[in-house]
Amino acid sequence: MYVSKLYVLTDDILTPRESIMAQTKEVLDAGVRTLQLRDKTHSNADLLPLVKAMVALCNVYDARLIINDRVSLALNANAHGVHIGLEDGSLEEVRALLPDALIGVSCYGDLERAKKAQEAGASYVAFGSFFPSPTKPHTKTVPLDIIGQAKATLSIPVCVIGGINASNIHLVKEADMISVVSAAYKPDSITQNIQNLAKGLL
Ligand code: TZP
Ligand code: MG
Repeated sequence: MYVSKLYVLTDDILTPRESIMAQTKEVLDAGVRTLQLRDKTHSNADLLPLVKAMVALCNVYDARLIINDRVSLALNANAHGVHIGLEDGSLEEVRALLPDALIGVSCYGDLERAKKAQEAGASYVAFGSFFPSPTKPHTKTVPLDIIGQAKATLSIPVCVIGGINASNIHLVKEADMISVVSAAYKPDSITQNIQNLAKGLL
């Protein structure tokens, strides 16, 4: 059941096009029900067929696929949600375009931003990086106690991200959603990686 907190994000290097569908299936088979397509390389047109296939696969598992940054791609592929950061446009506009979607908002270490995002219709807010991230090496780290503060202040789910792995996941287990990239897709078996992460939440 702890595996349901995990939120697994794809990566331009760790989940290449030739294996991303098989990797997605393995993540779903391991019990994860929230996934994100995070692609910083390809065009929306290029990604559309892939995203449609990933959405269809997630639907089979009653899982949800959230698209990083790309609101129009999420709309065109009928994805379950979108995740936006500071540079990805206004939350109000995104909510108007996708009234029923899950909308996640990056809040870094900023609780005020999270409160405003909740008021403006965010479905969840994400904080991080909590630890140095192999995937996004230059992000600032934020203190762990923001998780408790956010949980006490907000009513929507609190998501954490950044350098989370099987050895440190116990430190963020209070969060509602726990995002990982490298700890899920690092070499070795994805199934084993997910099981190791879930064990840290026991
Ligand atoms: N935002 C902050 S850290 C990060 C993003 C998208 C990447 C997280 O990847 P990893 O490999 O789990 O540290
Ligand atoms: Mg972004």
